[in-house]
Amino acid sequence: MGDADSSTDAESSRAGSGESSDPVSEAIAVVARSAPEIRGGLAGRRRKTDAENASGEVQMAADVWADELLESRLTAIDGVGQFASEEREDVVDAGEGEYAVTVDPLDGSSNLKSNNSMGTVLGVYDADLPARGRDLVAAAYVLFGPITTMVVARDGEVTEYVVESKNGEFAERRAVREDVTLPDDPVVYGFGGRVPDWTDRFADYAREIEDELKLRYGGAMIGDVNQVLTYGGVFAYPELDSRPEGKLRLQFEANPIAFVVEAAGGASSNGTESLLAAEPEGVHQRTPMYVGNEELIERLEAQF
Ligand code: FDP
Ligand code: ZN
Repeated sequence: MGDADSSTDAESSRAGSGESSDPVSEAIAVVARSAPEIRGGLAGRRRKTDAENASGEVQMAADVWADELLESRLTAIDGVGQFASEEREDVVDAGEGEYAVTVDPLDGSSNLKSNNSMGTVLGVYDADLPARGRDLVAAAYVLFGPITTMVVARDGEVTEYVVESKNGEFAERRAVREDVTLPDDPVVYGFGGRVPDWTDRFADYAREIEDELKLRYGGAMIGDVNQVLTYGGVFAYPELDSRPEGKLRLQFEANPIAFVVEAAGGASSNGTESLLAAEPEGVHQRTPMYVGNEELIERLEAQF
């Protein structure tokens, strides 16, 4: 992994300036370019709407707005044939094009109220939706923390960028960590769901992990996963007694994040196999999700 502060000799590019020509690069650039704008629009959109998304969750004004912004820009890319979002029921037909693009426009948007971190997740699949994680050709996420960063996985490499808006005119994406890999010695864990709702086998696993690692949990998958990518460890939104399928969505959340974590040398699981190997059944299907250092994921699968 490169040094997080060695940005001087790192690649610098104008996000979405049109210099990237293939559809996959374009999709990544569109999300990067939109990130400062999405961030800038959050302050006035912290209220709930009366609408629910396809998963039955009440939408925030910011969820709807970010979804519409990304839909119009991503469907305009030549080569993108399908667009799907956690915030809309149906897959949008974007015309001719071999790639299907998925977004979770604002992951962790319930953190808007308490002003904690959240993010945007992108998946680019070379297959019609719903698709397997193995059909991803790239995945990326934006993290709206104290600074805006973007992590991109493509061709087996993971890069972390800082995204900044210069004079409010264009967004600049500057690589700050190249060849990102999970540190060998894991440090942190973050597990979602109410503890009394955890299944016995997950609770047993959690007890062991609690003895070894320290808790870092902020309630937005992106923020919690980024801790694992930075320090090593394990993030889970597990199977629950009340909901064996967990909470997170395979197409929009679990697959893209598994793709990033595996490209960074980590592992992913749905409890039995890599998330990337799971056969999809529906666009909004949920899945238990476990990602992190390989040894920690292997132990989980062995105990399940
Ligand atoms: P949110 O509902 O705020 O959008 O995307 C779902 C998600 O956040 C994840 O980011 C997060 O890990 C999880 O749900 C947290 O859910 P609960 O607080 O309902 O357990
Ligand atoms: Zn989400």
